Amino acid sequence: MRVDVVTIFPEYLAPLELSLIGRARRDGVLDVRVHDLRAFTHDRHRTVDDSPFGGGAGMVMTPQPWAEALDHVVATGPDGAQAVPHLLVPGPGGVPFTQAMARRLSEEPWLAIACGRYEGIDERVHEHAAERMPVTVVSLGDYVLNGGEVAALAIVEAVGRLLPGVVGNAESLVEESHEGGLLEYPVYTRPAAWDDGGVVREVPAVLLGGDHAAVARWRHEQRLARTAARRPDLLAPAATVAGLDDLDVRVATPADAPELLVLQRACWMPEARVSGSWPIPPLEESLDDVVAGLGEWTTWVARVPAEGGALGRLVASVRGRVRPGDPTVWETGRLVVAPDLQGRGLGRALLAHAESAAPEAVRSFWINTSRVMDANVRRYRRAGYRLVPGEGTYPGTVDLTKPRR
Ligand code: JDH
Repeated sequence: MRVDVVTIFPEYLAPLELSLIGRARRDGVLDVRVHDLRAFTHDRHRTVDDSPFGGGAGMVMTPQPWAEALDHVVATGPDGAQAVPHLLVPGPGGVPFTQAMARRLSEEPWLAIACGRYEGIDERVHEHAAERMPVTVVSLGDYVLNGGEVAALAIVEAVGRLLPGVVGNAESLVEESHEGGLLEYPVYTRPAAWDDGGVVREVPAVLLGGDHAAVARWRHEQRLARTAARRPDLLAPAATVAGLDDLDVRVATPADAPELLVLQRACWMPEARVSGSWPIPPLEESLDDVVAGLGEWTTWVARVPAEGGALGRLVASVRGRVRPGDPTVWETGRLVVAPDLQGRGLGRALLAHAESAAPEAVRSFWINTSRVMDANVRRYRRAGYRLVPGEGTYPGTVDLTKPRR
């Protein structure tokens, strides 16, 4: 594969002489040619920028050197063949550069990368280029760099390592196609017990036992747990839900019980890991218990809308009731939001929904939660609840209340 990089900082691309990519270049697998944009200027000061028409901060790269540089790159193509490179233009507003794009690009014989600086390149250069070759504006990610060179380094490395023979171990590349949208599992090497200045850190025993099926299961669990914690967006693409208004909220019926059981088990699992020996009712309930609960409380369930007015996945729930024997207290609880939809204010809005259903006689709201789940306690405090001193109604819990206003 050939890659032509145009930049005002050719030295910036020096790292491409190192390591596996440097080796690939010496082996002739990868032909990287770096061009200095200033070589295509004609004035004494080798000017490549000017102030923006229409005003605004900073400078813009001027079109003439870019057009000449790109024409030069095209002119150095293989003799006779009317080949042109696929031009990549890194920019903060480009299409996301992904592994899938790297794979597609690795199939192409010739790439060119136009590294801008300042506020970017005069838009007419894109028109000039697009009339001569395929052009794609790409972005490394949602953060702001000072120019396209770091993107060029990343692109050449990500694409280059997919070329046959660049990464020695063929298995390493095969595995990637089996990743299935999950993050990688944690890796360990010797020593099995590492004395970290007095703290002995052990490799998980399952990796030392020689049970390959058990290792595979453990690694898969690790990948799921990591993905849920770090990249929940990979587990369920549910970005269209911005708030409670995007969901259908209604009172639960026994038909909702199976999904409610699944959701409460999913949502209380983190608590099981830190609660010690306290029983966690939402994790111990059977389907019949959940159905029975629907009779003792008013439970609301929120679903994502599906195609044609149908209803989709059950993603959140809350319940409330008048305290038995005290019509002035409205008990709320079982507030859950599916892990992939947390952080959108759904829980807070759903709790407010449950509070607004309290009858006239209610003077205060009450909720009970595990004392080990600090984040939940903080959430209820933000919703106006205050801790009731001492042990909660159930072992290992705290009660919180707030007056109705
Ligand atoms: C190429 C110049 C610097 C910085 C305007 C944009 C507010 C425009 N993932 C990536 N981030 N940044 C780049 C990148 C940056 C570049 C160039 C790539 C050439 N720059 C520059 C800021 C602006 N700015 C963001 N808005 C929120 C306005 C250019 C990149 C890649 N790939």
